Amino acid sequence: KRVVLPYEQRAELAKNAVAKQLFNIMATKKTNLCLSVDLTSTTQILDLLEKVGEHICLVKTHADIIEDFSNDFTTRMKQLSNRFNFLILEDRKYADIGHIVSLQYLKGVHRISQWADCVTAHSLPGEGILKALFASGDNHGVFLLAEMSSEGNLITPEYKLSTVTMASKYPELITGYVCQNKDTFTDPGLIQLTPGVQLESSRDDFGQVYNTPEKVIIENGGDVIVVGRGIVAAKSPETQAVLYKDTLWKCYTKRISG
Ligand code: S5P
Repeated sequence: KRVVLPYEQRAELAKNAVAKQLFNIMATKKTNLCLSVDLTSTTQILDLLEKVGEHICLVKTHADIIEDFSNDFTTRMKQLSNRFNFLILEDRKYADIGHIVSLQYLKGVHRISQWADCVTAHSLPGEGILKALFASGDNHGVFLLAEMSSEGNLITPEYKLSTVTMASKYPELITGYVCQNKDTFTDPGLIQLTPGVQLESSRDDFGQVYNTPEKVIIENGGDVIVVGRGIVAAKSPETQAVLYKDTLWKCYTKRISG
């Protein structure tokens, strides 16, 4: 079963270069924390990454919410990612025809392909979206949305199954799935990225549902855990990042020791 194999062994089984790298980073730094740095100013983002970079394996961005986005910002973020050894995931959630997605990935003000190690995409438009992303770069990766954390989302079990079947044709491209449950896929070389996590179960005012680290990692098979407001909205994000890192890692070690 994939969930009980340690990350260093799963790195060997990964067919996507980014998945292999991410498994190795987690094993080396002993952290499976992905910080969702959902802030709107580049200084805020860079300051926070400077403080928490050593505690994370991955940073997840939403480039389109940043008010002063620039090439200089992505250059600096890349420098931090090299200094602290974490990867960058742009959570663009592509959902258009392949031709447009390719342009959205390569062009526009954000030029995502130039700085993001991996991106998120919906399977909704069909295989063309994967074909286009595959053709638009190398040494990059895609986390495909197979489930969502928000209540009332329209993803069905059939949609999830077809998503995984579709992705299986692009093993070199797929880093893993954004999902909530371990039954979503079986390949141990792929990564389960799980958002909707806080230390206490709760929800926000717009349908987001939060589960605890124990639930998402031990019960539900989460490999890389996405935390946004649990850290960025805390009084001391740095202290909170350490707390999340330790809690999440403890759950992972408990899971692999059976
Ligand atoms: O199902 C999902 C998928 C994603 S990628 N639910 C999510 O919440 N996300 C993202 O995770 C969302 O876009 C946001 O950036 C982050 C959750 O942030 P938080 O502040 O609620 O922890």
